[in-house]
Amino acid sequence: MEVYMNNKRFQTLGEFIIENQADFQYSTGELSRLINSIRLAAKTVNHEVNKAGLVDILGAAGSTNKHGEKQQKLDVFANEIFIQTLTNREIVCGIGSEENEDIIEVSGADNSNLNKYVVLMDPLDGSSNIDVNVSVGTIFSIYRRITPVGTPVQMEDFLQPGKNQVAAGYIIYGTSTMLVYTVGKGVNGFTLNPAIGTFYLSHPNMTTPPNGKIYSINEGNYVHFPQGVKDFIKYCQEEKDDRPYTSRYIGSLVSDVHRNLLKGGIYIYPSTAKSPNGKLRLLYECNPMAMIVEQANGRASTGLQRILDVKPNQLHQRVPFFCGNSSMVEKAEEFMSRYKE
Ligand code: P6P
Repeated sequence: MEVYMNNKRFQTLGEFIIENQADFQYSTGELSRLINSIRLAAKTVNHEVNKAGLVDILGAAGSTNKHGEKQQKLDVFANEIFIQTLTNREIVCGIGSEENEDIIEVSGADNSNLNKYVVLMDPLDGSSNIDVNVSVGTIFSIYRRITPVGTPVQMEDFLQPGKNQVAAGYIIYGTSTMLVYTVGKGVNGFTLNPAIGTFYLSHPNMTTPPNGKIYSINEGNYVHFPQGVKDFIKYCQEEKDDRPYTSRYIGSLVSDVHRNLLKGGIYIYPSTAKSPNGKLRLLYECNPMAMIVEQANGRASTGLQRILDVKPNQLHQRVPFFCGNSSMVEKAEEFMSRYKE
């Protein structure tokens, strides 16, 4: 079904992928199939997220993930859907997921696998919000493997710095469901028409405003923040120039970053007493969000170092995360640099 608004026809995701295959500097067919498989999995997860509460899929799964966090039933469901979809279509040679302690090797029918890509994902970020009907999201990151094609995938294929990503994106299951992704040539957002299961290009060439007036941080941890973060928060709250800024914190990374991407703003999850290296994971939360935000003219760092330059050493490692429009992230980094040891 074609969709028109003010006589303007909206392009579908499928048409967009075909039309822009040349943007992807590697094997175009595989990336198209990869994005299409993510699209299919997103629609399946969306269907369950949107009826959560009516079926026995709410609440805790009675299990915990490798981080000792209580898994929600939808966490487990989303993880299984994305792994199945990526595996069945034989598009990747390996998968890393927040919900799985180790990497998942995907072997082909004859036990070899000539696919060149690995996917890292947080299948359902912010899932503790599901039971209270707050938006949640899926985050994914795609690399080309660095070990020889046809051999079993290795951890080093996953422990690549974020600047090596060939694509990154997220799905936000909110008032509408959107797929937002980049292959390194800008960021585009697609909104799902659930009536027919088709994503339409609703947000072409997304760029974040150069300035912002929103700061997103869990101020409940204030006493444990680094002094530079405390100083930045006080700066945001000062009556001066275009300040005070507005505090907005949903507690769902995808939702907070998506809002700030559109309106301008900064999201910060710094080191705290409970999470001395921050709470967010580098490989499947910070790196993909950082690629998207940089592609949208924004900035993402640990407060001291560009996120995409961080060399990972563990699959589930955490880093402090400062992400948003450039001027606000630079200002926060300025305060952090005053206390750099
Ligand atoms: P806190 C969700 O658990 C998450 O990983 C992000 O989506 C969110 O921004 C953050 O943690 C919320 O953490 O400690 O503020 O509840």
